[in-house]
Amino acid sequence: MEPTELKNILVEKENNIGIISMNRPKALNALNSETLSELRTAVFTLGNDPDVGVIIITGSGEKAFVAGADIKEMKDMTPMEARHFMHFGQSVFSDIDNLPKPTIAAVNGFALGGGCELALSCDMILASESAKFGLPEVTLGIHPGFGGTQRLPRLIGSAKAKELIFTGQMIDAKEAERIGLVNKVVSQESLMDEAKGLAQKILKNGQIAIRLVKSAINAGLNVPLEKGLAYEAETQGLAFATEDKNEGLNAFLEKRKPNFNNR
Ligand code: CO8
Repeated sequence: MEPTELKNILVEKENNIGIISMNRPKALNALNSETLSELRTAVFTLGNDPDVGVIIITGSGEKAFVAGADIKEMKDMTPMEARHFMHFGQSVFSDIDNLPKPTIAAVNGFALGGGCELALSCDMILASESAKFGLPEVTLGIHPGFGGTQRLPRLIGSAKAKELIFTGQMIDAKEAERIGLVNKVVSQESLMDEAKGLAQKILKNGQIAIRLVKSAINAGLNVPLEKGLAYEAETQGLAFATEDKNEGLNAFLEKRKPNFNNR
């Protein structure tokens, strides 16, 4: 499927940035199976596009980033269907987490349940002042299932994650920033410009180095320190095999800006 054929998601490219906009306004961009499937297509397409160095995920409009998994669709699921839906959502979000290029969630409104988990699968989260975060699943008698029980405690620590998950309470953008869930809070009007500006700062650097260091950081989060350090040495060894490394070090010594060619 071409991204242009997607019904619930918009995909654009601008100056080496891929932009995925969740666009199902009648349900506040809630994730039904079709939307999740389209998200996977969009992620795969931009992930494999050599012209795209950074991916931004946002929600269309000003009200919602994503208001969670689709409650109407989940209501009549059998336990096995729910389990399958969870595996599907988890795999799409892991695809995002494992993308070899940086990802930025630009959260423009409600990021609840699966929406908060979608933001958590990105490398960095920018939020508008009106954004709201929460994992309200227990208020529905279920619990987070698209990675929230794992990624949230890794990011903000288990006690704060448990508080948010056990109470199901929503927090505003400032509180999300204070607890380390959000990198930066900006105005609604400047959200996309800020996200693109952050992407451009990343794009100025050696893209192979970025790819390698992302894999080192991600791998290190799930293994003991010694193993993470060993992995870091391996990825750095690979960085030393690139033309970009020669260009970057020479440019510094020649007092000029580097011109990386991503080789
Ligand atoms: N699913 C389906 N439809 C939704 C969702 C949703 N998650 N959220 C909002 N909508 C729909 C509403 O039903 C409404 O539709 P309609 O106009 O047809 O009645 C429309 O969007 C607008 O919503 P509201 O009228 O409720 O708008 P408000 O401004 O009054 O409230 C809120 C906005 C606070 C965001 C409110 O809509 C809300 O609380 N939504 C639900 C949030 C939520 O609980 N999310 C978690 C869902 S569970 C989840 O994500 C689990 C993930 C993985 C588990 C997998 C298990 C199988």
